[in-house]
Amino acid sequence: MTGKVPIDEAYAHTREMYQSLGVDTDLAMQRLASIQISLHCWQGDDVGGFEQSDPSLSGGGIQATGNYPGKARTADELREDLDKAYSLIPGTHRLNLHASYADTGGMRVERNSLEPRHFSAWIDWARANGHALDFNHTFYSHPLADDGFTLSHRDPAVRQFWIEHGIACRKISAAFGRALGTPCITNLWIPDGYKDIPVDRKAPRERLRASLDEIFIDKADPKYHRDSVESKLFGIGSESYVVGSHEFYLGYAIKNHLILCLDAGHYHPTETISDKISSTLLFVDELLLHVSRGVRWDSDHVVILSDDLQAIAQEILRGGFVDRIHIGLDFFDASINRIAAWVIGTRCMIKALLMALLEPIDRLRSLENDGDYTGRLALLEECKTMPFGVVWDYYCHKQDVPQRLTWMNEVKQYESSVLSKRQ
Ligand code: RNT
Ligand code: ZN
Repeated sequence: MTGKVPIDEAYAHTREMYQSLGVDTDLAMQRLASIQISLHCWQGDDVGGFEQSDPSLSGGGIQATGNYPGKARTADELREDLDKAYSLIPGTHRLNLHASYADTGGMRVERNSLEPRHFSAWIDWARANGHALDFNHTFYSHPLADDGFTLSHRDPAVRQFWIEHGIACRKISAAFGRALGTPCITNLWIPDGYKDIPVDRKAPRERLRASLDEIFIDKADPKYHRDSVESKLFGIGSESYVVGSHEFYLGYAIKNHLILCLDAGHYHPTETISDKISSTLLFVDELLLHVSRGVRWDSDHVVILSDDLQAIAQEILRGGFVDRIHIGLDFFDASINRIAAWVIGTRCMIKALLMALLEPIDRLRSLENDGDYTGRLALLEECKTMPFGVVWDYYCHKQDVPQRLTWMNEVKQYESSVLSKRQ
């Protein structure tokens, strides 16, 4: 029900309204159901992972703030929380794992010795629940990353350790892809950089390039495994210089035929990744998006239905890029219910995609091609007051997930029956 009007009736009326604009709402929902979002495991435990290493080594400028009760303490708890989150999100989606989430039954395995078997519980869970897996190397929260450098470290022994980690992760990724029958995207991000002004900006970048060349030396089978690289403008502790800058990885990805990862929180505050999509896709085959929300110095607030998010979704759809863009989420907030954070962020991403799918794009395009910019602006603004919410509710109803805010009842229930018992 939407108020007193049954949902089917409200939808039928709304469908006609969209038809008059030349938009097929049924087709939009059908297309939406085929787009998978990769949920990031690290929202569930504040990017902690399960290595039980020294918690002071959070490192890499990755810092979750807040201490909302009930965070997942084990891989089993994290999977349980993820199951809850997925049950409140329409569609079938992927899981994005980090290497530090290996499920080794308490055994300490060094990062350069990780193997697919250390993730077998994740593979079993993914298979049983129909989630494809994506993966990330973990180049932070580790004694050998404690001084802020990894793959570009001036000590060859430290670089070697991280190169071995890079190679190990690519094998795990290929094993995920083979086990689940869908390519695993493995993303590489390193924290390397200087707090204060360096005098040599060149040498660390040369070392990073050489390390990456070693990690990526074996050409992987793209049916099972694909590599992406992620840049950053600055981080906490690397305010003055980041080795893996945007230009560095844009160049590296083009030259080496890798996927380029664009993180929405990794650019200047007024710079948006939406405008980078159509440019970069002229020169790289595929993109990975880390959909996030930057707020001042933090790059990882929970995704909301902002103009920026809508612009990202519009670019994916308007450009016809659905098959070339992998949508991942990247945020972590420890000050609110962590499952709600996943659900809010993911539902917002899906809402933004639905909104973009409901655009009268052919009409907008012909107005633009006719030079009728007045008509283009008028129609764009008209779209904003179309009854999008009815289509969204109907989509949730058809996908058998709670409509509107009723999903929060389930989160509250789960909080009192499960989360509150974790001390
Ligand atoms: C860090 C990067 C990176 C991380 C994850 C946890 O600034 O955005 O993607 O958020 O590896
Ligand atoms: Zn990111």
